[in-house]
Amino acid sequence: MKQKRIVAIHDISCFGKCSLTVALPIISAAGIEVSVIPTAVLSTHTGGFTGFTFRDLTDDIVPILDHWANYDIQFDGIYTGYLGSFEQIELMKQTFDRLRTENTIVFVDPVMADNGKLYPLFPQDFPKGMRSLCEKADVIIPNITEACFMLDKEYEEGPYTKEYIEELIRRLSFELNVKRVVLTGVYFDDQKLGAAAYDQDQDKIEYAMSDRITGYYHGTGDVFASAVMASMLSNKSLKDAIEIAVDFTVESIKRTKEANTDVKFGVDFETGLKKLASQLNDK
Ligand code: PXL
Repeated sequence: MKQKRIVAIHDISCFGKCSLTVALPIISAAGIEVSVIPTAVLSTHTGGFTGFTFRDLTDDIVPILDHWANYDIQFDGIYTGYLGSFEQIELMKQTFDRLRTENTIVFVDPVMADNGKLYPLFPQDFPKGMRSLCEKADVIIPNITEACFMLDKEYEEGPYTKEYIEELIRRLSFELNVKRVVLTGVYFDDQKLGAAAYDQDQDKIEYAMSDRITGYYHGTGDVFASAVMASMLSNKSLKDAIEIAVDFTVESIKRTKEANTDVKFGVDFETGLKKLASQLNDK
């Protein structure tokens, strides 16, 4: 079988596992080739560290695409995550137009907020820009805060009702015109936490729930999104993809909690890669 290839477009946070340092190993574990376009280099991610360096690589994006255009390079998937500016959002739209073929799946994780708040460095109107990028995607993976912000809806804390989640996910799919939406951070009680997935063609919502672990662990959104992407490109159904990704993420959090690691440092997903590889390479 022909090996699949994707391009992951995120920052490199040199310390504190997230974005490219998470996407590369997880998607590679599925036997998928991962090319990258780094959007910035930071000494650490921005969640809880202070004094980090930030080298913007916006000016390198078009030259990278121009160089690639000299070769016959095709991608089965394009995966964007943390983007640092409106300019980068506009460049991603051009990137999709230049790299996508009719068989390419475009994944957008609109990384910008959590727990009702935008991450540091993002302006208040950033969700508008992210929404316009999501409108060009085949699959989007927001958390509930990002979903509300993109719909200009006030963020509410959970526990949520099924009606609330289903209205949110359907609104995202129809108003942003995206066929498949995976919503993270879904919980109906204090025991379980997980994700919901909506497929517009089938008008069906699926859930994958697991144990809710207290504490805020950094980079878990990227771990989850990378595992969903790896699973979908390994021909798993949307339901199987969210189940595999929820289990992979929760097991990573549990190991990290047991080890008492600083929550800023990222989760121990590496120990779970062998199991993930065996789940995704059973073609
Ligand atoms: O995990 C998302 C992420 C990625 N990259 C950078 C971040 C964050 C979240 O805070 O700061 C630089």
